Amino acid sequence: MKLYYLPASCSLSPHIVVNELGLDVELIRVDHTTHKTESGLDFHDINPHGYVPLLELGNGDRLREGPVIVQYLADLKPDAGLAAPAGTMERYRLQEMLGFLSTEIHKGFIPLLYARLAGNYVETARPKLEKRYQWIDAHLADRPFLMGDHFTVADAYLFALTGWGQAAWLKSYYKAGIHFDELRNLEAWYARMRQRHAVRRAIEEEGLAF
Ligand SMILES: N[C@@H](CCC(=O)N[C@@H](CS)C(=O)NCC(=O)O)C(=O)O
Repeated sequence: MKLYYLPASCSLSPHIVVNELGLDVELIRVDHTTHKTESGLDFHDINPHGYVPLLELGNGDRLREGPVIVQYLADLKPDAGLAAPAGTMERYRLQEMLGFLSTEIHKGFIPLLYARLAGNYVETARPKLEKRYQWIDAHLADRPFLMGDHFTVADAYLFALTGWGQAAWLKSYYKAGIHFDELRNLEAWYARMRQRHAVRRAIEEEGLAF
């Protein structure tokens, strides 16, 4: 399999999941500005939408959309417990969380990441995103991970996104004017994530300052 990624972007989420599961996946870096791969391929020929992550399967099938890719990966090794079994209420809870992260957090960051272009809209978008993070902080008050007592693909996704508000450890792009200083549960969760071997390795493999 091949995982197309942009360093420090949302593709860090499936990258972490690949490492957690110890899967044999080739990492293919896409250039942020030219949208070319290192071997010179135009990424738009691979994903017409032009965005990462994209997972290419052994048979050539291409899977898009981060929340789907991480579930596909988790289902390759169900015993690892990174996603509850399909059809269970726990799986729907996981999908509920992934949907929330995708639409409220991931896309909630966009105006902050492009603050100059977004102009005044930032003043609407920032408090909304802060409110969503306050909910996550409260949610983490009595559980070590987003879905309960063990790590799931939802934690990998939230980790990738939350990095955008932690500009200090990111080298280059993806810096949002948002800080989580008052969110103690989130802060503790983030510190725990950074200790995980799979996370550290993904950060190192993407060449991020850590
Ligand atoms: N709906 C997609 C969105 C992915 C997305 O926003 N990817 C960004 C990085 S976080 C990207 O590749 N941006 C570059 C571009 O759109 O040209 C998903 O959830 O997988």
